[in-house]
Amino acid sequence: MTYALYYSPGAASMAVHWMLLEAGIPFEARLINIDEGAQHDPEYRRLNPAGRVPTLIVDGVPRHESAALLMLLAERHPDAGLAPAPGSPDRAEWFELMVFMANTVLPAMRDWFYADEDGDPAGAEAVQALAQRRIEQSWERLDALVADGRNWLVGGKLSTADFLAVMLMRWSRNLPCKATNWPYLVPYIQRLRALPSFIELNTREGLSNWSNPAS
Ligand SMILES: N[C@@H](CCC(=O)N[C@@H](CS)C(=O)NCC(=O)O)C(=O)O
Repeated sequence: MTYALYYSPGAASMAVHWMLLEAGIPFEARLINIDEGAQHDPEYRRLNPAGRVPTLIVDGVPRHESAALLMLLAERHPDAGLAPAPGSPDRAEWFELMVFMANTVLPAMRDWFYADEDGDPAGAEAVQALAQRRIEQSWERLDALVADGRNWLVGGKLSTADFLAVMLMRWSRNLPCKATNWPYLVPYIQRLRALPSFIELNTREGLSNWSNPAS
């Protein structure tokens, strides 16, 4: 099994990058800096016609969509134990959470950050207002989930749902609806940020603006 990840620091590629590191899966990292417009490069567009990251080359074939890539990797690397096993009692909740984040939180984030590019700039403010409400409702839901004191979102252990959730929570760090405004999400985020794989991820992506305070 061979993998090459096209990523941009802090972008939707981050969850996939994190999973590859956590699971110890060998891969090649290829930088596509979206701040420099590298996603519009015709060579990259051949791999990803939408001009977005991530793209994961899986055995020579370009694959897209962060949530799908996480689920695919979990299926291809069951020994990594990063998803409840098929047929196990926690599998349904894992599907629910993965689809909730892909269906609801990711599009709301896209609307917030790209309101004036993806749509009419004149309507951007209204789009962002709705996105903000959806993001707030999402943090409300996840906060309620971890309010029972669980360490991880699902299955009593680290899973792809945590990679996706924490990536999304990180994106909210400068928004009016930052995830750290929700009380039960704070210890959850801190726990995830303390993982050696998250620290390694930040080092590799050159990110230093959302880590745990030094103890
Ligand atoms: N639903 C996609 C979203 C991908 C996406 O919107 N990526 C952003 C970065 S977070 C991107 O590539 N933006 C560059 C652009 O749209 O020009 C996924 O989860 O993979």
